[in-house]
Amino acid sequence: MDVQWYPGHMTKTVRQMQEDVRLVDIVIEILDARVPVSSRNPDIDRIAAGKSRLVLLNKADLADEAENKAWQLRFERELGGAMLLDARKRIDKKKLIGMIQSACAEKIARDRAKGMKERPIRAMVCGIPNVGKSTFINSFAGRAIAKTGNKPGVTRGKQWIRLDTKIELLDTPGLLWPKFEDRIVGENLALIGSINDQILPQDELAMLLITRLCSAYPGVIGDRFGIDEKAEDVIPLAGQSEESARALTILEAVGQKRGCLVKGGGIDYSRASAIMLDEFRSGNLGRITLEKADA
Ligand SMILES: Nc1nc2c(ncn2[C@@H]2O[C@H](COP(=O)(O)OP(=O)(O)OP(=O)(O)O)[C@@H](O)[C@H]2O)c(=O)[nH]1
Ligand SMILES: [Mg+2]
Repeated sequence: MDVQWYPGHMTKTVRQMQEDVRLVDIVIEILDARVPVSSRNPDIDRIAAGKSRLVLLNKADLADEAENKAWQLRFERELGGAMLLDARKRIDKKKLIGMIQSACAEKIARDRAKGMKERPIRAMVCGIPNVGKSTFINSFAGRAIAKTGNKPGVTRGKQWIRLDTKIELLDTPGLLWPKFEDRIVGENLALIGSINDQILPQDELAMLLITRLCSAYPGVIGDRFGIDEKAEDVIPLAGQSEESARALTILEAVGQKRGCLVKGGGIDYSRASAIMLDEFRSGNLGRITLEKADA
C-alpha cells in the first residue's frame, strides 16, 4: 500500500516551527510507542538541529509491555533516553521537569555565568499527527487548555502554554514529511491513525492490519472476534495472493460476527474495516507494538 500525506498546512507548520525554534531552549519530540521508529520525523531532526532534545514514547498503555522495555533500552543507547508515557493519565511532573532541566543544564549554567536572571525554560512540543501532543500538554499543565481529538490534524496553529514560573510549552500541529521512503513507515502511520483516514482505502488498510497481526500476534484476532483466523482452506482468486485472500476471509468473518451486513445479506466491508481498525487503535485487541526493538 503506498501511503503519502503531506497537506499544505504541514508546509506552513514547518515554516512556523523553523521560526519558533529560535525562541525555545528544548525540543520535546513525542513518538508513538507502538511504532517508535516510523513515528520519528526526520524533518523534526533538521528543525531541532543544535537544540537540547527530549524524546517521549507516548501511548505506552497501548503498546506491548515487553517491547516498551526493549525500546526504552534501545533509545537509552541511541538517544540517551526516552520516557514511556500515557499522556491521558496524571504525569509525573516533577520527574519530567527534572528531565527537561537536566537536558537544558548547559544553557542554565551559561545564563547563570553571564549573570542573567533565571527565566522559564521554553519547550517546543512536536511530533506526528494524533500522537498525543496536546493531551500531553494538558496533563502537564493539569488543565484542558489545548484542544485534543482522536483524529489527525486537530491542532492547527501554535499555542503557548505557561505552566508555572519554570516552564513554558509550545503546542504545535502534527507534522509528517513529504515522502515516506520506506513503504512500511507509511503503512505503520496509517495503521495507528496518524494519516487522514479519508484519503486511504479503509478495506485495504484493515486487511493489511489483519495480515500484520496474524503474523506478529497470532491468536489475537481469533480470540477477540471468536473466529478462525487461520483461514487455511481459503482459495485465492486469479491474481490474488494467498495472504490477501486470507485477510479478506478474516475481514468477512469479522463483519459476520459484528453484524456488518448490507441488504441482501452481503458483507458491509466498510463497516467491518472500520471496526477492525478501531478495535486495534483503541486497544481492544490488547497491547500491540508493530515495530520490534531488536529488528
Ligand atoms: N491510549 C492513549 N490515548 C492517548 C494518549 N495520548 C493521547 N491519546 C489520545 O490520542 C488522541 C489524539 O490526542 P491529541 O492530544 O489530540 O493528539 P495531537 O498529537 O495533539 O494531534 P494533532 O493536534 O492532530 O497533531 C486523543 O483521542 C487522545 O485522547 C495515550 O498516552 N494513550
Ligand atoms: Mg494537537
